[in-house]
Amino acid sequence: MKRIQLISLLIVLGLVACTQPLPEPTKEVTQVRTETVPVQPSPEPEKPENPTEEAQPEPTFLPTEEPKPIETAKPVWPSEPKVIAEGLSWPWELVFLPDGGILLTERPGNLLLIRNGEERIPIKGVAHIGEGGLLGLALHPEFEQNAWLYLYVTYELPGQVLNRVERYVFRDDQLSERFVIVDEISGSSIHDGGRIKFGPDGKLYITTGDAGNPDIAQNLESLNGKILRLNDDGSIPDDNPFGSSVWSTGHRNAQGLAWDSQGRLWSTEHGPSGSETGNDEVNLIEPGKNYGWPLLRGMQTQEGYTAPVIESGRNDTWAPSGAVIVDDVLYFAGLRGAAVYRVPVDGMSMDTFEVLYKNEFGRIRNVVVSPEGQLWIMTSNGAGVDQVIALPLP
Ligand SMILES: [Ca+2]
Repeated sequence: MKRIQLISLLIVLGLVACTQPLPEPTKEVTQVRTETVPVQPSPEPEKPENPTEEAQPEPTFLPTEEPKPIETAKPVWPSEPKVIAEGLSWPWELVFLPDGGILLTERPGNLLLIRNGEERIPIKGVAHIGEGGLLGLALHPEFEQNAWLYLYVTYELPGQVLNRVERYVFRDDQLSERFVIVDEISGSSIHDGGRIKFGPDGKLYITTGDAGNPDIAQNLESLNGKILRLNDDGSIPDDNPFGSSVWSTGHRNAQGLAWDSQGRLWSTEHGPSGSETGNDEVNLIEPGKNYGWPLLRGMQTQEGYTAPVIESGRNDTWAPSGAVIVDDVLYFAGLRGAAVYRVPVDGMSMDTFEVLYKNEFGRIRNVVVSPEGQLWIMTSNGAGVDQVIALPLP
């Protein structure tokens, strides 16, 4: 008798469950942690997370298993967007540590270490001014041997805003041996560039903005409005085109760097804003070339200048930032465009250009590929609300 009652109960429960609406498949990503973090770097030592904090979501650490080398990994795409980390403040760049941890920069001035928990490491001297702050982050190609970590930092002196690239030793989860790689890149509340990446040639590439002073991009003596190329110690490679750190010139505010399987460098760049919106660009970067800012817009050409391969046109704004290439397909992030953009590099054109996840996650700062071959995005929506999200193949 009891058995029959139990079975009846199970049937009733099953019917009730079936009549409940199913959860939205992708709502996982909307469960934003409301905890806020300081907008300015905290002067006191890092604060441990309160273990008794109620409604604590699942920990956001990564699997601790050894990541597979990127070269041999085939993309493994999740079946739906999956939140990797949340409660972040304007994350800008993310790198994968050899031990399976991740490091990301938050623009207000923290380096966030995620590995079986989270730890924020405040970077001294960061000035979070408008678009400036703690921006780029790169590990040396031989990081496992030398532990060198590079940061692109906005800072302030009396009456001026500047940017520099610093190198640290990152060992035992601590930064030491700060060494300045390049300094006195003009800064501003706008157009601070900030992407730093090592190329397949082992050189460090750096995007700088025009800092709101357009003509500076055409001045070869200035570090601004350029893509720079340096040795890992900040010295100038012998094969740079101008005998200086300048690799290419005439950029307004490039924030994306990615290399394809042929070793070609592609860069995303913000076009004009205000009354002249649009004309965001994807450029194929070659040494010594001049990409036209502020003389040319979009596909305008003139002898001695190089036009973008694709551009958004006058009626669309991508506000493109971080970029990555997977299997010779370029993915890049859109801030104002609030999307991920995808286009094959071979025969790149607007005919093969795709807009993904439009308005699903808000502003998107960056896209990276995980050691497992997943595409991860970083949102740029504000203090304490930003996320890192692994995306399925759309
Ligand atoms: Ca241009």
